[in-house]
Amino acid sequence: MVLLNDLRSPAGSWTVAGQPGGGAFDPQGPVSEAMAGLWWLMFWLGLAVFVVVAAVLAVGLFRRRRGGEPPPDRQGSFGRWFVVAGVVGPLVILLVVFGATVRAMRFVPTSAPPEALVVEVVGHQFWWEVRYPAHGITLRDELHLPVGRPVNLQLRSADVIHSFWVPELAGKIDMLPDHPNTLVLEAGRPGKYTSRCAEFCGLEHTRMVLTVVAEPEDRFAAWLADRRG
Ligand SMILES: [Cu+2]
Repeated sequence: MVLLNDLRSPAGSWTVAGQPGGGAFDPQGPVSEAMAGLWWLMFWLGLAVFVVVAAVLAVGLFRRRRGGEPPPDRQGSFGRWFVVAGVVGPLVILLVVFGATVRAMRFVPTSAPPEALVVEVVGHQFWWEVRYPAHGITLRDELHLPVGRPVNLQLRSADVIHSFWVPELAGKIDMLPDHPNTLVLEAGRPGKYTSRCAEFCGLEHTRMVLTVVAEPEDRFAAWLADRRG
């Protein structure tokens, strides 16, 4: 669908690095899957409400044109319509969305489990510094992740406010100069994604691109060992 293609990752279907990116509609981990599921639920519910309202409006316009005011004995049904369509309907829909939101929140952790890999990401005008403190590794514009293990990202900025966003893996979070933010995410399968700074941070903001590589645990361990020399 053309519409969905347009709504894909901020880089579109083709990125600077030449890698395809499916964006938030192509979730690749438990956190982004929960968020995409919630989005689609709200989309379909919203579409259903729109169709029903449009149909009732069309019927109302058509009847008004043919028959004028409704007969007095039919006016009582408007009260029932008001209660069902204006109170009960929205209440049921909001309760469904509330329940689904609470359920989705269980997949979006606010604190990392102890086995999580700690990675520090520092935003600079206009590049990404990625550090693995337990392994003594520092990378530029590149983030490697193991598949199937939670990653505890410690995000901050060295200058102005930046924003970290890998649409295929998790939601968006600000990178602030005076306060570290934590984002816990997990890649469900191997892949290569592109993250672009999601907060306008200066003239070269659009060049601030981070390549994210998710690898199976054994290949990730080999990469770590190779990097450490
Ligand atoms: Cu930035």
